[in-house]
Amino acid sequence: MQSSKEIEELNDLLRGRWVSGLWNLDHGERPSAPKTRVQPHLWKWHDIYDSLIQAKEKITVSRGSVERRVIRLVNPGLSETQMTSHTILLSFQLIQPGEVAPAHRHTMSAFRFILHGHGAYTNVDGQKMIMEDGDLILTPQGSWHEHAHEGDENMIWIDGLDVPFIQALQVISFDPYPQGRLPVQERPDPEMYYGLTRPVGETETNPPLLHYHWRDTYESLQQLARTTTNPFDGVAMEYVNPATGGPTLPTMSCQIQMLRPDESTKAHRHTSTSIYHAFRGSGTTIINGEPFRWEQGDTFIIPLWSWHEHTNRSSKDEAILFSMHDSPILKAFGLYREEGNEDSAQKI
Ligand code: 1HN
Repeated sequence: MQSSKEIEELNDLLRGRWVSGLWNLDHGERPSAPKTRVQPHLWKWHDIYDSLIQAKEKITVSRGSVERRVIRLVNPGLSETQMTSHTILLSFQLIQPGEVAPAHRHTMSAFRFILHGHGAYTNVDGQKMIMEDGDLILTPQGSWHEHAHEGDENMIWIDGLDVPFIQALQVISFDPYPQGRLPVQERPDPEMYYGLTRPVGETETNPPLLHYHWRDTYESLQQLARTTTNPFDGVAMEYVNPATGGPTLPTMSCQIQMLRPDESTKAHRHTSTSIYHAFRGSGTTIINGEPFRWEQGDTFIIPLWSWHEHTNRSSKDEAILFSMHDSPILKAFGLYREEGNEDSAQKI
């Protein structure tokens, strides 16, 4: 066994050569199970809403200055990076009647889940999509996007982006739209390219399907609720990219799930991280033994490899959770793992 003085001398020598011995590895860097700095946390709707309203009084959206009135969710375990998880940044955005959030594009992918208001639209590469509560709208990486509000009440939505993941790959790039407004292109509704028929000469990947209407999503949820339910997620569906049959975006999967009155799911855990938004109803989610009580509008995060189970606290109303997951990244590299406890469902 060498003396620590000898090892220190060797370390000093190696440091000067820009190399390092593996004997310096801290055992904490070799955990026997996945370990994350992301902490379970719940953000109350009142805090988010009040923050947006206060920001509305003080922050003006204008080109070249503050281009988006956005409040981000900061995970208590990630206060230096100000991110929501190590892969996803989740924020809430408010736009007032008459405002335009100017067009730009970036290497991050984004989705928006609409919460409140009428009359705003987002334009993605010329596709004008009018936002309605419960709609999901995608902004794939590199697409030009602008938001504008032609209605008469505040409009609020969730923005989910893969910012920390794209940052880790060090490929963030961002361009403002050169000048003026992003033109709207008059085109047939992309939905007609994704059904059982499509115009001759067209391909299924052009134009991309970016808008998932709540009326369709809710109808599918209700149909699924009549037939089957997943033991761990209840009545749960993933938003699919019809061009690939795969997840919503290459880095993020969006899901919608219904917990029927009094329904409880069984506990499971996986190597992906999940963020949930309570779109309707109220319930309790137990994360690694700790109960998190949520009401409509609240958002909570389940860190990777944490046991979790959900319960609808109402015996008469359904609860609906919108959720986003980094599972496509884990799956792409063979790192997705899941464990379930079939016996765990317990009434709380
Ligand atoms: C962004 O471009 C939008 O386009 C919203 O509305 C939130 C958070 C971080 C980085 C870019 C938007 C964002 C964002």
